[in-house]
Amino acid sequence: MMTQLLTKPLQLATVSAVLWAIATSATQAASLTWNYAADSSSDGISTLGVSSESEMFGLAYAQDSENIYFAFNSNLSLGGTNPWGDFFLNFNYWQNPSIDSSLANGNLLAVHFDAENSSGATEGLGVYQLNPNDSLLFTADWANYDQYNQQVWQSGGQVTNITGLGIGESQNYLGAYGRSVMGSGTKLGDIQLFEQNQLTLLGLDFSGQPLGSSIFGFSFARSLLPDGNLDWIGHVMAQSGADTMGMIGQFQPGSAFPPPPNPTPSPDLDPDPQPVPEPSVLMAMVVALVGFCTRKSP
Ligand SMILES: [Ca+2]
Repeated sequence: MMTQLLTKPLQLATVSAVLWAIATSATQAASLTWNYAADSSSDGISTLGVSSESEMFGLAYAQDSENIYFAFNSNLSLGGTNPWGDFFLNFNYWQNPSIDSSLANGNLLAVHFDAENSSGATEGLGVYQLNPNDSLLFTADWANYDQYNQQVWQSGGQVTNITGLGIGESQNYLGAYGRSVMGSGTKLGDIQLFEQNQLTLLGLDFSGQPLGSSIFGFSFARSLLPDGNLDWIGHVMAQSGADTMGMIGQFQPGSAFPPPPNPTPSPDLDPDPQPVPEPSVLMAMVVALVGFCTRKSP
């Protein structure tokens, strides 16, 4: 009798554990689909390479039904003494491949995500619309991209500014000096910052690139932008101009995506979780356990 009383709760606990594992597996399956772009890992002046405090290694973006996400892989910490510039999104590149002309056409957004930089954003962190009477600022330590290129090349590095564009194309687009922060803009909405562990739960994996010491990201609401397919080109510079990285992408209607997964880790999660079997295997285990319990019940 005592054995039966002990065995049944044990069986129920095992079934509960398996069901929890299925739920966990389902959450993991809700990870976002990330699109990655690798930047040169040898163009973060003044020292070059993986140990350079200014080196940027790449970026990524993802989307779900409600939000757009960006993530950065670099050695530049957020809020540090070597600030990031603002992140620019241009929806008019293919019609007019000049960032200054796109500003004049009202097709430029800027995301202010580093509170320590010298951006002209006046309403805190967030997404800003830039209008023709707004401005772009140059804050780099070097005089122009020609000087920057020479410094990288003389040190044996390779220059990439926007992945998918050649050096000439990207620097023609960015202008002779690059554009690091907005001079002014009109805030459209807030952003949410994410630490690396939160992005990992969202499926981010920069292992295809050299990993920097600083991985973080932000999201903003898809509804801040027009609906439909939106082709864009985006870039971000270190405020010092020590490195630039960017990528090309397309936002799709939010209706094309599943709802957002919950990126906030639960404090109750096992700090040393065991590997979770595939859902099909778990379901087979549940069926077997239920059958076992049924046969054993008086
Ligand atoms: Ca770089």
